Amino acid sequence: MLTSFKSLVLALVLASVAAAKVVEYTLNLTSTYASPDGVFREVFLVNGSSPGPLLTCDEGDSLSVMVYNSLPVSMTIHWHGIHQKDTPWLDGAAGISQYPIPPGSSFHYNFTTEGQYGNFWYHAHIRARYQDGVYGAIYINPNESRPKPYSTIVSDPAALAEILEKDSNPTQLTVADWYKWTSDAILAREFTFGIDPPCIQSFLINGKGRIVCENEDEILAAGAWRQQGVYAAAGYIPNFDSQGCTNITLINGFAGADQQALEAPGNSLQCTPSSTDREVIYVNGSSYMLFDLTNMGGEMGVHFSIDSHPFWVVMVEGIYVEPQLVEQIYVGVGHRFLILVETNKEYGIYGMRFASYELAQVIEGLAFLSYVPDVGQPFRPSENVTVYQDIGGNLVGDFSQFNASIAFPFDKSVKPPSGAADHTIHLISNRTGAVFFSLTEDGAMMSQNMEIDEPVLWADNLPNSSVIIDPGIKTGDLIDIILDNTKLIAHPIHLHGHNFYLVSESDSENFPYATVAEAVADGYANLNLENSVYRDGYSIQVGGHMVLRFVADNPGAWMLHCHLNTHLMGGMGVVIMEDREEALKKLPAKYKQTSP
Ligand SMILES: *[C@@H]1O[C@H](CO)[C@@H](O)[C@H](O)[C@H]1NC(C)=O
Ligand SMILES: *[C@@H]1O[C@H](CO)[C@@H](O)[C@H](O)[C@H]1NC(C)=O
Ligand SMILES: *[C@@H]1O[C@H](CO)[C@@H](O)[C@H](O)[C@H]1NC(C)=O
Ligand SMILES: *[C@@H]1O[C@H](CO)[C@@H](O)[C@H](O)[C@H]1NC(C)=O
Ligand SMILES: *[C@@H]1O[C@H](CO)[C@@H](O)[C@H](O)[C@H]1NC(C)=O
Ligand SMILES: *[C@@H]1O[C@H](CO)[C@@H](O)[C@H](O)[C@H]1NC(C)=O
Ligand SMILES: *[C@@H]1O[C@H](CO)[C@@H](O)[C@H](O)[C@H]1NC(C)=O
Ligand SMILES: *[C@@H]1O[C@H](CO)[C@@H](O)[C@H](O)[C@H]1NC(C)=O
Ligand SMILES: *[C@@H]1O[C@H](CO)[C@@H](O)[C@H](O)[C@H]1NC(C)=O
Ligand SMILES: *[C@@H]1O[C@H](CO)[C@@H](O)[C@H](O)[C@H]1NC(C)=O
Ligand SMILES: [Cu+2]
Repeated sequence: MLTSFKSLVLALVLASVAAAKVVEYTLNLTSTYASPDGVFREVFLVNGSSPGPLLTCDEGDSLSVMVYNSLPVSMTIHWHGIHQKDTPWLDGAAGISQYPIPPGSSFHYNFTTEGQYGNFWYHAHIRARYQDGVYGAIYINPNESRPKPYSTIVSDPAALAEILEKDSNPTQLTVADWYKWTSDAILAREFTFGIDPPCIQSFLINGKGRIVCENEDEILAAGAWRQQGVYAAAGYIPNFDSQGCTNITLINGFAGADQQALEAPGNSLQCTPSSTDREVIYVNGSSYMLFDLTNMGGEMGVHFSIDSHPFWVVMVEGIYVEPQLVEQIYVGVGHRFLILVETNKEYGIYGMRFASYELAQVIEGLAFLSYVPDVGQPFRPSENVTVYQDIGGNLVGDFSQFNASIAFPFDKSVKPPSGAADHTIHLISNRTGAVFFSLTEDGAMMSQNMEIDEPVLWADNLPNSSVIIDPGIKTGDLIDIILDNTKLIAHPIHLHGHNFYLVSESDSENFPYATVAEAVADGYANLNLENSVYRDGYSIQVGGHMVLRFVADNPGAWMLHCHLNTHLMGGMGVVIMEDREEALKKLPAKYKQTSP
């Protein structure tokens, strides 16, 4: 009796410490002509679809991903949010950590996910090419030992069990903006004509969407605020074209620009609606649904809501957070959330709305949440639903929006180290010309040529530019990055190689000190050293600041950049050299070839 009890305990122990596995995937990148929103163009696919396949593993596992580049252009794949601990040469940033993968070649990425769990994504990291369709989600099934917030929301054991099951395999919900042309064609026009292409053709939700031409009055009502004061010219009257796009000739710096030069949708071309299928997600009798929501787009941050369904935000970028019950959330480019929805509403069809919340364009993408099985293509949501937001993403009643500033980690042991930083890096986000952007104090821009030069991680001859930030960081140092924004545009900033603690932020003032230590000494009210947001991306507000704190525990060359493709291609990035000497001791020789 005793023996069998012992062996039972032993069996249980063995089961719960299942060894970390290597999970293998093969991804074949191909090109085709397709019309996901009703207009044919060249489209890039990952294993025949876009978004590509979901990559999953259990916490602690390694991912081994063989990438075949069968595209006509060179490629890399970045594993957005995954730290690439001890494998900085597999981060996938072209010209920073690797040579581009030429057409017809392959590249093997294998890396550990140890210490990380939850929602991530992968995407091309060369030029603006991910927006042609090279993206997909990664979900690392969180270990049972992680403190999870669900029991603070739901007490019924059956409901909890249902949610926990979904927590290991949530429903994918991706939004991506979609264009008339390939990104290379858009960039060529951007830099030929000196016009930042502000507008898109449609939104794809889980790869599906259509072109919708909204009513002019509705566009004006939903969007007028965007142009007031921003495109400020005396006597200026808000002005949108039939695709909800701002008349860019009125934007400071583009006066006299040939709006037709880009010939892109939204640039004064007449909107032509299409009728392709939109995504329908079925409730299938669930009491709760858990959505892994990611913005995989190239330019457009969105306001997201589900008609009649408030939801709990439970995870932000791979970290469980103190849950917030809200009707709407801002999802910036690259941002990821896990949202829990109680599906207890009336039998019917509800809209899942994704409205651009960028200045340039009033445009909405729509998908459906259906309690009705096999509805085919719904014409519109049911009559009786409560719609929370208009086509411009504005809340239409007294509803609440997710507050990213207070989405603190649920696990209270996740908090920033205190004390003075060993290195403080000061940066400024600025638009330095019609199509140029910078993150540096001296206005230096990250050159597109860096993507095809010898990778920064091991290059002997680095560009003499302040975009290469090398303050002599040693492993173990505490780093603060103070980023001030000019009064022009908000930017979704993303850091590679680390999560950062957001120890200070403001939407109205630049950081008024040279260091965090000075701010502490002065009792600065905006400091969050006890309870900090912990993410790999965050949007910096117009005229505001953010201060990012992290421990240098991952030697490498890590990008910090704006995730809007036109801004990054216009120069808005830097590379932080983190104990490169240490990283190079482990760099396998095969990566350091002299030409790809
Ligand atoms: C990738 O897809 C292309 C086009 O279908 C095919 O020719 C090629 O053999 C595939 N490569 C691999 C490794 O599967
Ligand atoms: C992707 O396609 C390859 C063949 O090119 C196949 O071996 C692999 O299993 C597919 N992977 C996924 C995740 O579908
Ligand atoms: C998962 O949790 C169990 C305890 O429930 C623990 O023994 C194990 O080490 C954890 N695994 C990982 C990869 O964290
Ligand atoms: C990656 O694969 C190589 C063999 O191809 C192996 O030596 C290495 O340990 C693997 N790295 C990781 C992080 O799994
Ligand atoms: C854009 O504004 C310019 C300058 O006011 C005007 O000439 C042009 O007609 C406008 N374009 C559209 C499409 O309204
Ligand atoms: C609902 O059921 C259908 C058919 O079985 C399935 O394809 C779909 O994935 C389910 N949806 C969700 C959100 O689980
Ligand atoms: C519409 O909502 C009202 C009030 O909630 C409800 O009484 C009615 O049954 C609903 N009608 C339909 C068709 O769902
Ligand atoms: C978010 O929370 C902070 C801290 O409580 C508060 O100052 C701010 O006004 C909130 N923002 C919004 C949009 O509610
Ligand atoms: C932003 O860029 C403009 C144009 O180059 C420049 O005049 C201005 O000084 C810059 N602002 C800051 C704060 O560096
Ligand atoms: C690097 O650039 C700075 C400023 O542009 C210049 O002063 C310095 O001499 C340059 N250094 C080298 C090694 O070329
Ligand atoms: Cu930007």
